Amino acid sequence: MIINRLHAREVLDSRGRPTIEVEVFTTDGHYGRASVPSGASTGRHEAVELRDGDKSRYGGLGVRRAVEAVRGPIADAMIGQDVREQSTIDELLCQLDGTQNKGRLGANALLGVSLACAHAAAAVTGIPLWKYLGGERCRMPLPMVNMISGGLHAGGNLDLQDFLFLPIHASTYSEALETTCAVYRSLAGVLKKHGHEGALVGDEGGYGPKLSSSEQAIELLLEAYRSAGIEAAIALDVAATHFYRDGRYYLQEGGGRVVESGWMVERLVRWCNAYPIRSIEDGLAEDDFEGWLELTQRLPKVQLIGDDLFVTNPQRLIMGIDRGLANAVLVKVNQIGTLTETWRVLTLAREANYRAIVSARSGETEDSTLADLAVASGAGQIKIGSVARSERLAKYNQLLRIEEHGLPFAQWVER
Ligand code: 2PG
Ligand code: MG
Repeated sequence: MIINRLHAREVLDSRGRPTIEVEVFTTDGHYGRASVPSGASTGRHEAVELRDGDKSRYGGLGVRRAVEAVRGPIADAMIGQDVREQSTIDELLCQLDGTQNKGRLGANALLGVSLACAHAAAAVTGIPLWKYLGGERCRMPLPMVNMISGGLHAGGNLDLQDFLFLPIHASTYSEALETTCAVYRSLAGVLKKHGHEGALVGDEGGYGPKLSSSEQAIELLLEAYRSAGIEAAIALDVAATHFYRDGRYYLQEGGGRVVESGWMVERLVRWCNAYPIRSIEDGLAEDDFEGWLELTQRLPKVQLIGDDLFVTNPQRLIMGIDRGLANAVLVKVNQIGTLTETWRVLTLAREANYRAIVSARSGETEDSTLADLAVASGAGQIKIGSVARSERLAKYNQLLRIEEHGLPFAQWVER
């Protein structure tokens, strides 16, 4: 159960960019492996993803420094540790880095080790990862699935990043997945009918048609629901941080205009009155606390998720809970860099009655650890992207395997 070797390498993610993969070996012959995802619409307060910056390789995006950190100082500190002592391991990793934002060794290096250790520990114990980590808490999550992509994830001109389907009437995970695929197929037909045939898919497999407005994207999605005979429920990821500068929001839809926080709130309230929207993520920017407070007070019945707002950081979440910002948190392991800190965020959310949605990044690999974490956390919701592209399907399919163990399914609950 003692770590006797660590290995790391540079591999490629779903955007063809380098990322780090880590392997952990134990004295009794067990092994764990994990690779690390990467975001495009990243928050300013996220832990630092260490990139080489050497423009002669991968445009500066290489991760050889992170790989060297694992092979060198991190391996030295990890060898001799009991792989089952996750919190000790994660604490050691944080100490070794020694910075607030994990910028010295890189949150990508740390996370690769943290997750690979969890895999090795599960292997040592002979239990699947989800069960090893979650025990009695395990539940099958409800997926929130990207259908139309805009923002930084697609080449179109939509300000909003994600228009998602929420299978709120599903009573099992596999039923949710089946309904989702029916909507995805139906949307292809609707897009074709409206002259958007051949719309390429965005980074997460959602369609990326050139549309004139976010309202049009919502209308097309609703039409897809109708033609598939599925009751409508919409989720949005506005990802507002990426068009926020110096206290104002720079919209490009409609020829470009600059608006205040209050305008953003009014528009979201109007949309919630007009459309069956159940969930809004990052409706406002990461540090627009006033706007967030107003939005939270105006839309108590809507699930309001903080992504860039909380960046899976316990301190940021505590701050938000204290101020009454949002009512749900997006949980992305690479925003914080260790498994233990991720669990802490999930516990804080549970205690404060905030919902939690375990999420992938726009840059992913075939690694399906996320599916196990979502089940083990009992969070009840997962966001992986669309039902196309294998880095997404690796997680959806892992959930199908886990479902065979007869776990309860976290059905949608209205607020
Ligand atoms: C988000 C994520 C995933 P990214 O904003 O929620 O959809 O995107 O990984 O680019 O931050
Ligand atoms: Mg987001």
